Amino acid sequence: MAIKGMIALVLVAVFAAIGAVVFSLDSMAASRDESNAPAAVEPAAAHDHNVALPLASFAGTVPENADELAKAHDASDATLPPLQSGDLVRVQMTLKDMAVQIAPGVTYNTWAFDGHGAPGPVVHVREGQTVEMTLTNGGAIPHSIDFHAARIAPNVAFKDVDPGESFTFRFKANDAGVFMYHCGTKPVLAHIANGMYGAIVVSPAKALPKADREYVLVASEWYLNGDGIDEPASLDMAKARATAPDWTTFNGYANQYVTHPLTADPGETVRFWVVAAGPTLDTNFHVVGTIFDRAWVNGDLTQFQRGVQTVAVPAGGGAVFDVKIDEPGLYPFVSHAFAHVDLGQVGLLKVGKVDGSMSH
Ligand SMILES: [Cu+2]
Repeated sequence: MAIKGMIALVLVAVFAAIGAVVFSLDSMAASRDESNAPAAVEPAAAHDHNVALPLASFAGTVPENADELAKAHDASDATLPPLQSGDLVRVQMTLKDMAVQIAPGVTYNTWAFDGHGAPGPVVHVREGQTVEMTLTNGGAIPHSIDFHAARIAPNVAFKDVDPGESFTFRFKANDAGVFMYHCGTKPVLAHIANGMYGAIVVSPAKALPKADREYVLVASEWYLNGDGIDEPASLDMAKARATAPDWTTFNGYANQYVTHPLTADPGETVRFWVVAAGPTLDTNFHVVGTIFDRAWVNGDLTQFQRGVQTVAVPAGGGAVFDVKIDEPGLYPFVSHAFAHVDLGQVGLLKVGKVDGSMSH
């Protein structure tokens, strides 16, 4: 017990020395006083929870030619895909283990739902259509797919699919909105953190007000066990548990719409369908230089709010936003939790013919 206590004191001294004090000696003393348990046991247990911190960060670590690589990056097309006709919409995804770029020159070993990286493809259906989902597991371990748009027994439909196997299930998309889908195989934190997520848009049977452009943004964060520059990084589970991301992204790649802005013409209404995939972080969606004309908070398409500046999209949730911008310019869209802008969750909406770029 004495040795454990000494180790704990040394660790506290180390934390203090590097400026990462988890708790002070005073608060330790206070917690001892408040504890009814034998003093030597409880504080040691509390220390054990903290000895894994601090964690190495690779935030913002990119190769020297990052600007060049960012320009050369083929930005993920954020355009909402068209609807399909008919009562039944077949969706086929073949999961693949693959390394993809998540920031300029930074590669990560993902588990990719459809074999081209994260997020998976946007599924777009109309309210009342039936989705027939076939998941083929081309990876090394079991995976599954959980649609938040479905009302269905999850133990049946969202079951694990073994490597080399396929599984098909159907659900009727009776609830309009924008929903997350993700792998629900344990540990879910690891499967989502490795890129197993995407968005399904269920357009309402009764049309929303007209929009001229519609974009889908899936927000997520990445936890790296290395910088990903010379060799692909993999998941650092301790960082995922501590919510200490290295990168945060819209559509899987840091700052991609800063270099390759989304576009609109002056006076057009632009609609953003936003999902916060997490695995853990919310996204505080905001467009700099304007105010939401309509915000369907929490993806509830039966009512919208007007004149709203920022809306929290919870991890595992979605929301829809309309902006009508008359004045040409570069309008950043961000998670206004600015630590996440710093890590890459920012893009630009370029309205009209504007030269140059900006970061926010
Ligand atoms: Cu999975």
